[in-house]
Amino acid sequence: MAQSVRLERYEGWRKLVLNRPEKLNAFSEEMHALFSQALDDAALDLDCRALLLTGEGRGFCAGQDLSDRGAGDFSTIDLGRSIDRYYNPLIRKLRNLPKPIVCAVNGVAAGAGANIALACDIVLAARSASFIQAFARIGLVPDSGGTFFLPRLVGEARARALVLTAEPLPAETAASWGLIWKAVDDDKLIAEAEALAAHLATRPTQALALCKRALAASQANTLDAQLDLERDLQREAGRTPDYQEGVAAFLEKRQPRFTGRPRSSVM
Ligand code: LHQ
Repeated sequence: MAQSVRLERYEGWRKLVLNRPEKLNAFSEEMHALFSQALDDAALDLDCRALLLTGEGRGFCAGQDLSDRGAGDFSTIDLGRSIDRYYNPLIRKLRNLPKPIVCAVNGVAAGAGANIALACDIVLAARSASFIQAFARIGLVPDSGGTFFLPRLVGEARARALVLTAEPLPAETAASWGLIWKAVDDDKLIAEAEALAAHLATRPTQALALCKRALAASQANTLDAQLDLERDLQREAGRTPDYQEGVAAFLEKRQPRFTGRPRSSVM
């Protein structure tokens, strides 16, 4: 039987494909385990310098698999446990991964599926795709960071309407609102996302990881605190071999050959 998350390895980067197309790639426990393991492996492997996340079939991800949720005693159900065990660690791993994650939203992204996409670094979506904060349709609250990402990306008014109406947001509108980076013709999505991941895999990986840290901290920081953090991160970036290579390449008027290696691995 095919695995519910497929891992494809390329030169410098990996593709993770959510692979339960008959359920629009809704999350099962097995998917969580495979996805989490794949992120841990990618984080540790210095030769993996970028990730691409996408879905198999006509959907990107329909959030939690609801097919086993119809039976049982609802008074004893604790959805918080499922969030603690699976969704919160997953969002933290995506945000903290020290390398860029491109997300190619190939079709509908609903519930936690929409917010998993928003947790990635650069989101491209097929023009036919849509984003649905589906939670209120079944009596739930957005999770997986939805109430954090949405107001920051699209502003309070649009975030409220998306959450409270649970209406689908087409990819083009999502791009024009700033929810995602861009909408792409359906037949060009994967090629464009793969080219982007391959390109990012040639960039100064350590610096990109520091960029992610700076942007993540800015959500909660004052300007003063952020200026101090930028100084500290710049100090770290300035000690990487890729900084040396970037300056040398600039002065020699050639393309840089970044390795993505941390300082300690070449000393
Ligand atoms: C599904 C699903 C699905 C199972 C489509 N499960 N089968 C966290 C912690 C703990 C608990 C709860 O939740 C969470 C986080 C969450 O993510 S809550 C939100 C869960 N997701 C949803 O509420 C979305 C449910 N899906 C839909 O509303 C629709 O399927 C959308 C709007 C995504 C797509 O609609 P259509 O294009 O019309 O497709 P469809 O509904 O016909 O779905 C195709 C098949 O996929 C169908 O199976 P079937 O055997 O009839 O062909 C669906 O049953 C199945 N499927 N989503 N989440």
